Amino acid sequence: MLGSLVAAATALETIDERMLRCGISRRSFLVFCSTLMIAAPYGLAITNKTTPEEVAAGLGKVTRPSIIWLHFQDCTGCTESLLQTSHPDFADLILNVISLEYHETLMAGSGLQARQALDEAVQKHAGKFILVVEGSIPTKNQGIYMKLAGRPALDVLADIGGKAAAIIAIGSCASWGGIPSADPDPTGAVGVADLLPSHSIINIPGCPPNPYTMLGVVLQYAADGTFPETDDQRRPKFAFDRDIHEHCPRRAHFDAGKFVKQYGDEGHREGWCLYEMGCKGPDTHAGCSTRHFNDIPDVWPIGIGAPCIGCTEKSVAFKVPMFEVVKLHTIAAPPSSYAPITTTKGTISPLATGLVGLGVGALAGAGYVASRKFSKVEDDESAPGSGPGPGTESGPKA
Ligand code: FSX
Ligand code: SF4
Ligand code: F3S
Repeated sequence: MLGSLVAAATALETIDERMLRCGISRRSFLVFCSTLMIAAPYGLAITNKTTPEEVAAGLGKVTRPSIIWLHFQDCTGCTESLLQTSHPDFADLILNVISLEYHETLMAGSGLQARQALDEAVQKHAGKFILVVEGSIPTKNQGIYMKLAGRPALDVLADIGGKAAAIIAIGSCASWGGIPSADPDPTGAVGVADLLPSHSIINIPGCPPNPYTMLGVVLQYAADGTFPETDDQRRPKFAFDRDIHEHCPRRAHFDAGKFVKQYGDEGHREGWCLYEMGCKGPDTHAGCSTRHFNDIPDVWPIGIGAPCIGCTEKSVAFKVPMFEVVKLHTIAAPPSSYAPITTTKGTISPLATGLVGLGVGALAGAGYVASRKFSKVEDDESAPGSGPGPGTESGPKA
């Protein structure tokens, strides 16, 4: 009995079978599919399906894709962005949709046990699994800066990458080196495609990347064995075809010339454009402005008041200084004649002060005389300007 249960649990299942066996409601799966459609956008850009029900019906029949996930030089942010959803049930659902055969951060085993698990997973799914690589690969000094079970990452990638059906380089580190490759690049960090250029590789850059982009790519591959169309940097076009500046919620402020000049200033508090704070949005292709992180509205850099650092662009993030203002290639720069957020107060010359004083004095004098005239009671003390006049013996000193 136990044997058959284990066999059922380990056999390749369709997503529908898995949902049923694990008691996941149809409603949760439909919510997942609709999120995927909006975020990925699975069902719109990469298939002809137009409703969550249609996407769910199609995906349900797909065999859960087997994934082996390797970590090299990374911060684990890619994994965190996939599994740190605001609803724990969602992370659980994701782990039921895909079949994560090996993942060092999530597995309980370590040491020899982990190594055996990796060998078994590679052997069992050889030629069929998707290899997800997170982190860059050190190449200097024969790659001694990162080893897995005593083997340099270089060797591990060549070995396991060669047995994978396809490779997804997740995050900017695995795509082209990312943070570890920033100057002075002590380890000679490179991305997967630099080492295995002829393999079937798709890059999903971002530091961290958008998890739904990865799920969309994985599920399309599981459904029909194809990857979505990519650009010249192997990025799926459906997620990287526009620059952030084109669909940024602060764009109206850019066009109106309303810029944050300093963190915490009036413009920053009002949500104005971050261009002058070094925002790389005009030079960065990504969908963050419409596909937020952790399933929480506005959770993305510009949404929380930080400039985009261009983390999905090889030539921008960790290469161009954070506060350097980027050149505008495709759009006109805002006119410099717009008024600044705050205007410094000017000083008034003593001559002008004297002239204004004369005018004010004349008006005050006329008011005093008029008020005395309008009072019906002789010597009415309550009348404005009544009582001893300025400069009289008991009155205020003039
Ligand atoms: Fe970190 Fe991943 Fe950045 Fe790199 O994401 S979020 S350093 S892209 O490899 O873990
Ligand atoms: Fe948005 Fe940055 Fe463009 Fe301003 S410069 S509109 S903050 S992307
Ligand atoms: Fe990265 Fe810029 Fe998006 S820093 S997460 S591409 S807003």
